[in-house]
Amino acid sequence: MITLDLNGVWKMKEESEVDWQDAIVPGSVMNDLLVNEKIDDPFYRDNEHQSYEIASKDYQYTREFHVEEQLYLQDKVLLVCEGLDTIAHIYINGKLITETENMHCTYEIDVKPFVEIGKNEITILLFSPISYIKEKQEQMPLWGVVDAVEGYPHIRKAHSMFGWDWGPKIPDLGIWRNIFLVGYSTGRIEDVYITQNHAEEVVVVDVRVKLENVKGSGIDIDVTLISPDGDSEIKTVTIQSENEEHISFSVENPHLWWPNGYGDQPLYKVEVNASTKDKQLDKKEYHIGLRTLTIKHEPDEWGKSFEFVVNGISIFGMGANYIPEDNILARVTPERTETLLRDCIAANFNMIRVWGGGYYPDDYFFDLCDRLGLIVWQDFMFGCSVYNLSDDFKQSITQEAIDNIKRIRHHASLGLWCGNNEVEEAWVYWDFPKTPKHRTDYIKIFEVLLDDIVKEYDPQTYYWPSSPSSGGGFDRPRDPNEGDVHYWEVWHGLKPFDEYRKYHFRFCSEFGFQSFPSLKTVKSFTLPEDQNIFSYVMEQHQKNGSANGKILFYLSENYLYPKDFDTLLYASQLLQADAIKYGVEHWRRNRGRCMGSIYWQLNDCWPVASWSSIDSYGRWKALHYFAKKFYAPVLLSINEEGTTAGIYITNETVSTKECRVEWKLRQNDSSIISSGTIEQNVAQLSAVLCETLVFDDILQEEKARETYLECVLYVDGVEKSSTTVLFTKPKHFAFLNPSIRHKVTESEESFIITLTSTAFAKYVELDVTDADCKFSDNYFDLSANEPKQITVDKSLISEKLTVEDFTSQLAVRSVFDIA
Ligand code: BMA
Repeated sequence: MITLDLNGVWKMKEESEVDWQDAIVPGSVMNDLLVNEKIDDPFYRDNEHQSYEIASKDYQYTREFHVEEQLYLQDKVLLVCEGLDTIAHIYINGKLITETENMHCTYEIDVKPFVEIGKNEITILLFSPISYIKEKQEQMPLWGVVDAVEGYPHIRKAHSMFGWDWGPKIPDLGIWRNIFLVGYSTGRIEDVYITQNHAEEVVVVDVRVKLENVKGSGIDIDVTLISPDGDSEIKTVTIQSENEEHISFSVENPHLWWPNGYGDQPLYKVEVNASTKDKQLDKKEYHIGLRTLTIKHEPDEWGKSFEFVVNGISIFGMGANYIPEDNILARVTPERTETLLRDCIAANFNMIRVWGGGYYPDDYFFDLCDRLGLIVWQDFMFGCSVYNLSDDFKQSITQEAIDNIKRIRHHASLGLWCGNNEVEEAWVYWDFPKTPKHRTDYIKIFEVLLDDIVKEYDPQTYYWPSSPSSGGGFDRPRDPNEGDVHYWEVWHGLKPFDEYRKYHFRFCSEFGFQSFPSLKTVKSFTLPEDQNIFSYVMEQHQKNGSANGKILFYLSENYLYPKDFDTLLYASQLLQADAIKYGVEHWRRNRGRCMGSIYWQLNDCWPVASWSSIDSYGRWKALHYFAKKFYAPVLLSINEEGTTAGIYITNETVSTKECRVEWKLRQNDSSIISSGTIEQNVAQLSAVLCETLVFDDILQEEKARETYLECVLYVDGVEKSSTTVLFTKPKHFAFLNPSIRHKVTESEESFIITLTSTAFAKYVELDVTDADCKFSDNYFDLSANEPKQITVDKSLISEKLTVEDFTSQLAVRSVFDIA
């Protein structure tokens, strides 16, 4: 097998122009224009608008390549395009070889008749996605979300590139994934499908190898299974006339793969080699984890469950929804993704949902999830829209589904295929022009076609028709007692945070709350005169029309009116963190009935006000620090109601924990009114109410505004976490000036910050003004004269700082500083 890489330097130009520019493949038009300094940063101020015009034009990409005789003489020569975005015509040596219309597909084109020995030229014409959908939309209007360019459901291109309620309208174009030529004569490996069957102490790994046997001659297949310890077993078969063979391995005492928090992530390697007596033909490599992973969706006392079951254990899904990491896809790199996914692990996630309005992530995304122990809920790329099932559309999405299932199905982390995001729910509850044909098309696509394709190509992975759903058929997709739910009454419905406590969803796969990014991020896209949340530029970076009003509404309910712009940004992040904490802690207290919380949303694709917990620069908002705490394997949470406080411990680990809670009811100056200790053994995978503290006598009107409850959790004798609750809204709490003092010392690896206060301080925020770093804890509470130490890993600071620099740049504030 001979490969000729066509990635690298190409030339590009707008179709009607004469001059060519340098281009990088894989990449995109917008990225090339930016690198060549032909356009300004589309994320700055309102530059987004220039993108619409850019994407309204057609572009040509071209390069020369040299074909050696050895490649040319192969029986087969294919051009492989792993991703073309989107409407493209491909020419080789001036001849049209194919047309493409789906960015999610891999295209393989026989180019043997078109290439020559020596110099060749490939040209790819990329047509404006805007003109394409405009024309289609005129022929048949299809409904989609109002924040995106009208007509986007017509094209198989990441929906959110056309705009979303957190995304800019930058429908870029490009050769966005690898492109290469491949030549072979005797045969090649066409497909490898690995399944596993688990029995007591043994797993049978079956490797089905499919060959493209060009000459119908004997081809040897070697399959090697290498254990995580490096032991290997090899099996060889010879394929004659048939093109397919199963090779099985019995793995005794298997090292099982577990999601983060339940065990390790050992990976076995499967190597598949195809050869003849004298020639190596083809080789493929896979990393697999031995585990069973499915969904339990069964009737029970509350309705019908929805829970992920790994190796027989029902786990509580803890994570967030993932959207494309950059609107300019060319800028998403393995390093950037790795940082983001490691941040998920740092916040104790065991799951991530790839939302259906983006694209199917790269292989490295799944490799990382395998290694880190993040279960992937993978939506098919459909969301919030109406689709028209024409013959062409059917053929295109069928190919798309098969390509991606085959590419992803071997990954240990793959937990679920889900048909779409919110399309079933839209048909039942949303208001848009509904035709019987498109309603039937919904069923055909999501309950027949994709279901059948998953059953054929990846029957070991569970298929769920839509999110949210109760199982399909337009049957109560929002039912809180069945399947998964997207709950938006807190936020879109302006309900208070404790409204979450009224529901015991079986699995909450979306709920969210917006905040502004930090001042550093805001500064990256604004001038000083823009720095007001209602300014023209700030509103360009707020894509949810009514959201600023919502943030201000919740602010009025919870905090004092902030003294300036920067403080408003801080307060908005506290609101967001508090809201999501209310939901997650409540659902984790109800573990068993509720089995997952996946908040909306993990990340951003540009600097914007949004529901994310990590902004587009990778900066953690208060919510991400909160997530680290509310997703802790052993969680202490308090259900305060009036003058009572229920003390709960949720143990998401696989061993019983000996827990002790030391509680203190304190005055705003931190003096102790009363205190106590609760000892409780908490069984694995369970939640218990340890005790309900009643403070009727103490917490009279006045007192409630100056008293807080502090609880510290010790697990097996070690202090694990602490939390405080107020018995009034923070805006009414009588905070005293905490006069927080800090001292920074250093070790070889870290800076160590020691903080002390003279009174109770809530949500203490640490930041360094001119660099980025991650604190071991942030947005924490301090009681007077009880020093707290926070560490910062020096290797994770964006700039090299001395201890003096770090100290001078350290900014500290708390809720007291809001007004
Ligand atoms: C959800 C998502 C997204 C959207 C978010 C915030 O339901 O599926 O479509 O961005 O709400 O409105």
